[in-house]
Amino acid sequence: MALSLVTAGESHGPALVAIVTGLPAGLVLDKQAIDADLRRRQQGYGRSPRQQIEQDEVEVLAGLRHGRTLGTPLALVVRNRDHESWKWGMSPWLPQGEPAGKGAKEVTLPRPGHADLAGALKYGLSDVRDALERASARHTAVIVAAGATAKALLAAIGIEVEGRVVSDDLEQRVDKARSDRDTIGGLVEVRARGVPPGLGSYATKDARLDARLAATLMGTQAVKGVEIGEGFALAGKRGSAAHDEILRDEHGLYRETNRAGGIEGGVSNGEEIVARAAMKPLPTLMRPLRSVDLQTGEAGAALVERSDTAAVEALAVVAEACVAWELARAARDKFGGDALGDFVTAHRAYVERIDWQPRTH
Ligand code: EPS
Repeated sequence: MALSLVTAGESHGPALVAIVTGLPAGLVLDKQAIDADLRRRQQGYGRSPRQQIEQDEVEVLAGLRHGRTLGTPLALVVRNRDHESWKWGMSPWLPQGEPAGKGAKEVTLPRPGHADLAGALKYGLSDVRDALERASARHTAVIVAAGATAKALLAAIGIEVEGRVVSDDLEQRVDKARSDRDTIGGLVEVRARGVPPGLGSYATKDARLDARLAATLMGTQAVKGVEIGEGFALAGKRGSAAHDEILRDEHGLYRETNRAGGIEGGVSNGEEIVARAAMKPLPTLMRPLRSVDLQTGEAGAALVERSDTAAVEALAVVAEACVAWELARAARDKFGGDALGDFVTAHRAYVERIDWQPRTH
């Protein structure tokens, strides 16, 4: 069964929700491991005070019994503690009583760089909050929870995924930006080890592993660029210096370089998968940019509200979850199986047929 994910939830609504289908039965999930990833995502230099309010942890409502998946839809929930302050403003039902707390006043000054203006126009909204709540990167909490289940599945076939920040001097840049009441972005990288050749396919555009990775990373809030392997730098190289020669020793085929980032023709080639994402500076500025009030048509300053100065370290964790999710999806497509054992056996038979084992070099 194909792996699928659907999420719901607003930044200051009651909770974020994910429904995962297609995990095989018998996969052991560890609440502590999922919560550890949720905590990693909340940490990082430059986050907003919101992260002191939230203590993200996963709740499972369905699909799991005694820590093992049942092969049925898995329902994950991450509650928003901050909802307490937004009870009236973000009430799912028509609120009773006088407006109180946060979110009671309409937002009419869209922030350049956020989904505010496009969302308000597209959906015909008078309160920009109706757009920004779902567009918020708060959503990434439940993506990380779903990604943690994908990492558990990948571990069963020896695949490890790890995200990290690539940008240097992040703390200094954050301090400087914060004192200027500005924001910053940065670069993150995800590496996946133990991925066998043959995940993804050149048969159709949307089956290409690089296309799937690009879509999931680009689909993450604030990401404006994605590259696989040497990506953009390859455009300036000659072919002889851009590709990874195929060599052979007593352990089998191998490459001395990995400029392709482990993917050729949209298919994993057995080398480490390397994907990078570029994050733009966050659009909520304490010294706001110019905007226009959508109700009065008057010029004004964009919405200012509590926000992060930087969320690059959080993106490294989110990108790791996204890459893990897409690799797990491609592995499910290739190895199938209703029971975890079927999936693992199919993987083993395949790597034996192609005589492949992961290398460290
Ligand atoms: C976000 C704005 C901020 C961030 C939020 C993403 O939210 P708030 O206005 O409540 O402080 O903190 O990220 C999270 C809450 C999170 O958990 O990552 C935005 O506009 O995208």
